[in-house]
Amino acid sequence: MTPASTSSTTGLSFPRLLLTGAAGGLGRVLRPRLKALCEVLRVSDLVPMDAAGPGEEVVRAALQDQHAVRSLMQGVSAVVHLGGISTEHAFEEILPANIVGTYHVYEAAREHGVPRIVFASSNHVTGFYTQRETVNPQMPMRPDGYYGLSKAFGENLAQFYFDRYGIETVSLRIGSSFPQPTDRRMLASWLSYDDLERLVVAALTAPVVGHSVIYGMSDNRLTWWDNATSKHVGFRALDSSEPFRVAIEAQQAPLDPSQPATMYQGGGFVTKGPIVALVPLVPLVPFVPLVPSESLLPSMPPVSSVPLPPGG
Ligand code: NAI
Ligand code: 15L
Repeated sequence: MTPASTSSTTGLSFPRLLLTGAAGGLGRVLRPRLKALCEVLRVSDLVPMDAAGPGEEVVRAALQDQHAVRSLMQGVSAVVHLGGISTEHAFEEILPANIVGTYHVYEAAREHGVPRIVFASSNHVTGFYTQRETVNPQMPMRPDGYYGLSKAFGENLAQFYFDRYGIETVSLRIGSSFPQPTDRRMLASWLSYDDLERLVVAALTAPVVGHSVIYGMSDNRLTWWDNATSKHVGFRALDSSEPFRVAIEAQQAPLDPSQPATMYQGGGFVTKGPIVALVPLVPLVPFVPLVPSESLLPSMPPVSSVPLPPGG
């Protein structure tokens, strides 16, 4: 996408950017940083936000209110969509904010001819991969809860709106974006605020993205994610969790590797519900019945209840 004009201070200027979720942790970080990229920044949230500064418009709206989201999109050149429930909750709570709400954002973008959306997805789209695996955006999703499922829906929505309507999206599978990493898991998943800004700016300004998916992580020494297929987005992380390692390891005892929250990338999110099958910590191979005789099929248990053979 081509920004409409350039400014001498930032080199970039979108006529009007929309930031949803502006009252949240990342919304408050990005609000002043995105203002530098646009002539008008429209910020929105369900809850009250700071008053409008110069070149800002503040609009309270519930994402599940289609009429309100349609109005939000008027005159917008690109969207950074952060709004929604950001942790695991009951499906009934996730549904209006994250699933219906994200649908409203894409529908309104289509109606108003908005060409690009940066979608705050999450690492919890693949939270049920183990911490011993390296995951890339082309691997199947393995959401670790209803929250992760809602982000998986959002990514699929983004792909659909690109394939059908040509609206471009970069889906950011954000790791853990906080002022600093605070536990051992975050040594792998941390995304600094400055790297978050670099990621969002790259996602807004890369020339051609179609629907691209990229993990949002700093240049951490330990990583579970491989962004090699997303180089065209042009994101380069400059921070790292490494300077925090000594302090974190001194504060937090080594974790028990047999515990689900340590075993899986989603950490504590995977323990928000029952876990019926702990996957073995070896590469998985597809299960193939040893005797594929049709005469056996009626008496075979459903595939989902067939136990994995030892080691595979
Ligand atoms: P947050 O929970 O602090 O902010 C989310 C904002 O969305 C809140 O201000 C909330 O009022 C608003 N919101 C919730 N339901 C809404 C609704 N129905 N209508 C309108 N607004 C609504 O979350 P945070 O940390 O700022 O994250 C921003 C986005 O990035 C979220 O979509 C989150 O899922 C995603 N993300 C964040 C990560 C992180 O490490 N902070 C990691 C992975 C993804
Ligand atoms: C997320 O998706 C959440 O929004 C954030 O609050 C963190 O829990 C983060 O994932 C994480 O995995 O650390």
